[in-house]
Amino acid sequence: MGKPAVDYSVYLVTDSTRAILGDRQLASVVEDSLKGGGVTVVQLREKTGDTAHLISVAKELQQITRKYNVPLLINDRVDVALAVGCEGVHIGQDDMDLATARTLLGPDAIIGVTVSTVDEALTACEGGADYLGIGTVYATPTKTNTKEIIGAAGVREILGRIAEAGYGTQTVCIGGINASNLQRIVYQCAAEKKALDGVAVVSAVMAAQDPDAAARKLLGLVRNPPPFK
Ligand code: TZP
Ligand code: MG
Repeated sequence: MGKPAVDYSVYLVTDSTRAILGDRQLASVVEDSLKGGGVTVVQLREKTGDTAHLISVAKELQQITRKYNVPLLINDRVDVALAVGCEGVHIGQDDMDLATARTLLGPDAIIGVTVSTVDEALTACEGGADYLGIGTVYATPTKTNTKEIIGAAGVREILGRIAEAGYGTQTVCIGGINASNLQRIVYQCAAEKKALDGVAVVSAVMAAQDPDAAARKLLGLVRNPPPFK
C-alpha cells in the first residue's frame, strides 16, 4: 500500500473535556469539522479513560475519518493505533521512543513527534519522523503543562535549522493558533522560505460554534496567507 500522502494544512487535535466540548459529542464535532473539507488530518487525543474506552472512541472516529478520506492518528498510544489499524501516532518526548514506535507500526505508518527545541527537531528528523509538531507556540488554556513557549521566532528557528540540515520532514506548529494569529506565523515562515506544512489546533476548531466554518477559514488562511503587516 505504501505510506499515505498526508495533507497537514489543518490538523485537528481532539479534546473531550467539557471546557471544549460542552454538551456536544466528540464524534459529531469531529464530523462537523470534516464535512466541508476544512480539516485535513485528525489526531485523537484523550488524556483520561481506560484503554477499552480509548479503543472504542478511536473506532468511532475512524469510521468518520475514513468516510472523509482523512488520516487518523492517535496521541501517545501506539497500542491503540495498532489495535484499530489507523494511519499512525503522535508521540511526545516522554512517550514511546520513535525507533520503537516505528518497529511496532512499520514503515508505512505516519509517526509525528512533538519538538520544542532545535536538538529535539534534528533528532526526530534523523530518526525518521514523518512530521514534527513544533510548539508550544503560544500559551494556551488547552494544555497548561507545556514545557516551552517558543513563540513564532522559535518555530522559525527550528524550521530554518532542519532545512539547513537538509531534512524534508513535514512540519506543523501547535499551541494557541487561531485565525487571527495564524498569518503571523505562516506568512513570516513562508517569507523566509521556511514554510510550515500546516497548523495544528484544538480550540480554534473544536470549541467553535461552527467547526466546519472555523476549519474552512483556517484552511483558506494556510493555503493563501494574506501578507503579514
Ligand atoms: N500541545 C502543545 S499545545 C497543545 C498541545 C496538544 C494544545 C493546543 O491547543 P489550542 O487550543 O489549539 O491552543
Ligand atoms: Mg504525548
